[in-house]
Amino acid sequence: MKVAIVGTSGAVGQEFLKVLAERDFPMDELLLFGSSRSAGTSYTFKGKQIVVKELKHNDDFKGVDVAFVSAGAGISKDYAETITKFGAVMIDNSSAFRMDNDVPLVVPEVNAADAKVRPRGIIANPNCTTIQMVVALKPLNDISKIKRVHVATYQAASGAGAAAMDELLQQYKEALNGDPVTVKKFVHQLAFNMIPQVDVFTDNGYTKEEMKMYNETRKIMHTDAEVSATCVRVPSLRAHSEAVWVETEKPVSVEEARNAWSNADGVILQDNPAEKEYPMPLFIAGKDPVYVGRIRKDLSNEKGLTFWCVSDQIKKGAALNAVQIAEYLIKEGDLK
Ligand code: 11C
Repeated sequence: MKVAIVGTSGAVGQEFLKVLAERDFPMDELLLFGSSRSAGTSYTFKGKQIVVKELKHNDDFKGVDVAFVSAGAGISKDYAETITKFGAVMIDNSSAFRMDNDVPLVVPEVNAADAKVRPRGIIANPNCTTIQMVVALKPLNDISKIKRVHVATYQAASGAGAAAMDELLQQYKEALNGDPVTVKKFVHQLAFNMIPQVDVFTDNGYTKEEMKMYNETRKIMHTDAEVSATCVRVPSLRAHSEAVWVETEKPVSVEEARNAWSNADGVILQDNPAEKEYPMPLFIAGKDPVYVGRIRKDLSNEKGLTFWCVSDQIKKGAALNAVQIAEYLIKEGDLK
């Protein structure tokens, strides 16, 4: 098994190295690719130094079985043909192909089998905010079909990349010192603030991030459920949080929901208000599952249920989900 990472130096690229090592992903060789700026940098993988090669339109992907790609939508579009032309499965973290009909959009806990049908050799990894929400929604949808979802997100700096995480720390220092605050990666100062804008606005007044939650959720869950999202950048460093309200066809009790989440793949129930126990991003950074808590009936709707979920955006929201897709293909004998 020959594996490639494209975009190695980014926050998600670095997480790929960790996740592949942590899970002892079966492989004989790992190739690292990056921009001309990162080419020549070396990273340690299982005690071995591997030098990043510059991504170019050449035959470097000959013999590669699976490529984990996280270098932005532009690079993904530009290099998809180069990466897949010798048969490599490209698992793409960008938004480039997510809504294409001939590209499956996969969260293994929800729609793993979709990964098997990939006419272009590309499987898309959804947006992080969508991934954690659909992992939490699936067990409820299995009890009674979800008709409607309202969600407010609380998205950490990590969603905007490694440089944005550094910028948040820098902003806190500058603000505390009374210095002018550097604003490059965010649209406003994030330290001591919240920004109700993630990505750019679309014509309907929702942001692209909010529309991703609408469109991607429907594609992954094979549903016509309505989804209305408000996505907010908050000054936490890593792990996204979401307040979710769902309306199901038939009422679902808190007990039924708890049982379903207790037995669900990829979910940890952390819901003990009496002991002040619920998921919080500070403690969930670096963890694999989606944590669910604050479960209660929606007081405004007898078919409604509301809950809070938190998951590490770089891990389950990106690198881990992609690696789990590859693991699924291996298990199914569909990758080497
Ligand atoms: C954020 N969710 O938190 C975004 C990052 O479509 O893969 C991931 C964007 C994407 O800013």
